[in-house]
Amino acid sequence: MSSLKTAGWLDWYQNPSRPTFRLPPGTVDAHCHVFGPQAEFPFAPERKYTPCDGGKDELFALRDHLGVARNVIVQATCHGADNTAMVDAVRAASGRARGIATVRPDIGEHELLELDAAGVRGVRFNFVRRLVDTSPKEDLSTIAKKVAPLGWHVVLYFESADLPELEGFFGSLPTPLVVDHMGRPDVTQPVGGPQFIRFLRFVDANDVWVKVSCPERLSVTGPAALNGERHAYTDVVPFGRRVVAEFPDRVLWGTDWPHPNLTDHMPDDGLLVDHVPQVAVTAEQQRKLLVDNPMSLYWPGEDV
Ligand code: 0GY
Repeated sequence: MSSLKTAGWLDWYQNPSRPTFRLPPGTVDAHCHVFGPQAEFPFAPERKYTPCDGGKDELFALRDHLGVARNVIVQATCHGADNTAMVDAVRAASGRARGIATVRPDIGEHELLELDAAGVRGVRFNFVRRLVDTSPKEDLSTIAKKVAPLGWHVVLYFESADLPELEGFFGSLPTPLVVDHMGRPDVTQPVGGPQFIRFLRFVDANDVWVKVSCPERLSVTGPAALNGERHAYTDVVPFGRRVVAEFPDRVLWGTDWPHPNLTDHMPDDGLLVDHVPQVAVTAEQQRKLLVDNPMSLYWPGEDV
């Protein structure tokens, strides 16, 4: 039996526009998800939302439409710690996708090795209360210790207001760290204000990788185009630009398709691609953000 979608929840954008910006060959969409399809891959009973379906076939169609070469598919909370749909998608991509899993602390070595063989390269720790009941830190430390020998990293998702409480714990983890959506800054505060500066210092001190992603989730001004140009989410631009300028070798980009939990508007994924040259303003920054950095983290040693 299939569950009904959460009320007010918008479906992913049909027929996205063709971006004006041409993504460089080998571009990696380093943050996207699959939702089901639930008839094949049921959602987890403990989930906090029920999405529409957004399966691997639609993801790969978007990849090809936008001119993306590879995907990093991050386990979505609606699937809990059942990684079947994500792993199925990664396998189906025949080497053109990697995965980020959600696992429990009692996971065995055999299961971890199977995930690794399928293309999983990290685990996600989620501290966003509307999405999960966050696991105790001891459990997360146990998981990090188990995955570190595989060369995996930990993807961190948290609200910017929670960073002061969490950064000591993050610094204690034995793996590389990757932060989702620039640590979710409050973009109504100045880019040089205490909250974002604290985030930048945390990134610097711990060699953190940062996803310059989700302007649509962070923006207050929204997708309104400026002067008829394809410049949306302008209030987020200074934040992305600052991260790319300070850490050009540790930034990643992703679409976040199929965009969970959006209720006010659903982004046109073509417009999200056109946001990229707003934040990565030189060809070199763009190549690092879109190709070199994600390749070195997820496909080390492989040619584009
Ligand atoms: C994102 C953001 C969100 C949701 C999830 O796994 C998820 O459910 O990541 C969110 O609601 O902010 O990265 O997709």
